Amino acid sequence: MFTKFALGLTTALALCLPAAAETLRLSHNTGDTTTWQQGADKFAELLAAETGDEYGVRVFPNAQLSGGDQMKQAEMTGRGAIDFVLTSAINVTPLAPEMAAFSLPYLYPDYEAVDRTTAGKAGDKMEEIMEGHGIHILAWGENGFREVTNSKHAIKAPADMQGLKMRVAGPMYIDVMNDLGANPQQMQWTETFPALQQGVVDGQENPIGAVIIPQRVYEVQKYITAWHYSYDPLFLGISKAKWDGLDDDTKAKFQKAADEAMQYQIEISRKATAEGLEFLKEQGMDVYEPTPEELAAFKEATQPSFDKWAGQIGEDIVELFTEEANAQ
Ligand code: X2X
Repeated sequence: MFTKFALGLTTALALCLPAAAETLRLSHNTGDTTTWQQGADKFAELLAAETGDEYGVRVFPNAQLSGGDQMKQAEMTGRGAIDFVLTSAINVTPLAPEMAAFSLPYLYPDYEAVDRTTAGKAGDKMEEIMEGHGIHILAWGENGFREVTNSKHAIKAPADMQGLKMRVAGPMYIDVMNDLGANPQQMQWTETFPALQQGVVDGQENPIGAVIIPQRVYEVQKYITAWHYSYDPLFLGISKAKWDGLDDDTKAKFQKAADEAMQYQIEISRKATAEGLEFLKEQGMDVYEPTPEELAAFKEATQPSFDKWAGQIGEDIVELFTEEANAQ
């Protein structure tokens, strides 16, 4: 009896030994081949190095920690059930509709405009809003400009979207697709590949370098149009409760690891995107790059969603974004 008790006690003590690294859980909602995963792995590697293995990060892809629900990860991080979330802005719009500001149709002319907002007052404002939902944003990464693919025909004008069954990730994209006359359906990303394969939906829209190529969307889609209709940033966030419990020295290490990891994640996503259309052609996709006039027609057709969502986001925030996006 005593021996048993003593043994139990020894085991319990061994489990509490101080040198044990703390393993934190990071959730993201794409597969393990994407630049999201590469950014998360880089963060894990850098954090371990910075903290001398005091902190480890275990990366969970495919929204496993939220039962496959990609929109739930942020909320779970906000209440401390998950330590880190790496997700894109559109995924948190049910929690914080203001985050849709990044993805308003045709807001950004180029990457420089994107970088001005994430590094500027617009980014600060979004960080403040997410803090209010229990998430401290450590750094911005990149999902990217979202391009449209489908299995039916080339898309060159809004009329080509008419009646296409489109899988979308979030609520704003439902409105945008409706503006274009498509037939949108909200669906988890993890369920999208089989849905495209089986023809449950005709098309989808996602960034080339971060998602379309690494998740092999070209295997189940014939046509892609690089219409750049909406930008989607990533952010690496930590539960505010966890963050507030760290000392300043540790916070600085977390910050450094996050900054470097997301910088790396942006670089590899942009590189893969720049080389992406050539690669997709080689895979047999029919690639279409619209003229400036054709892009203007998509922009005009999606203006109603822009206006509707600007109202929901708040005109002051939208102004912050448009000013920084268009500043030179
Ligand atoms: O679900 C998507 O389309 C994805 C992977 O891009 C997002 O998380 C928004």
